[in-house]
Amino acid sequence: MEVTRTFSIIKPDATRRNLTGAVTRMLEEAGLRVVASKRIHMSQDQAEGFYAVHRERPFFNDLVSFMISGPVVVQVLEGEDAVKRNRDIMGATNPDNAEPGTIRKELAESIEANSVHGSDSDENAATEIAYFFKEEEIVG
Ligand code: IDP
Ligand code: MG
Repeated sequence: MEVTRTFSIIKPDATRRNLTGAVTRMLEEAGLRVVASKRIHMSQDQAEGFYAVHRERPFFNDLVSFMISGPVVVQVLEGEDAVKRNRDIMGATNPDNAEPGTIRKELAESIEANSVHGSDSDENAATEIAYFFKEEEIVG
């Protein structure tokens, strides 16, 4: 299988509870490698731009407020079939529906404060990585 990249965010509910390491460990144990990582506090413009595809969804404003409520850790993850591998270890959007052993089942607080973001396709992964990282910041 091909080694690919995906984009991850450790969300404010997780950084607030000091779970950056716990989340990263679960990603690594799932066969993903952190090839770029930085802790940032997103601006409103940055968060609105990142979630632009969700602009018409009823939860958009709350989601943006949540994402700028504290620091996040943005990461580039590398591994075999990285997008799917990451989505599998993340678990379902709503932690109540997530499988045991997934990040969201084990760590998330709610459907909104669900601890992690992960790209949903190779194409979106490339766009999202470029939104936060320069190529020279990614070291595989
Ligand atoms: P995903 O993160 O599992 O890909 P998306 O549908 O892309 O889920 O939604 C993006 C984010 O928006 C979710 O991770 C979650 O934080 C938030 N969200 C999604 N659905 C709801 C909802 O029904 N209520 C509140 N927040 C939601
Ligand atoms: Mg999504």
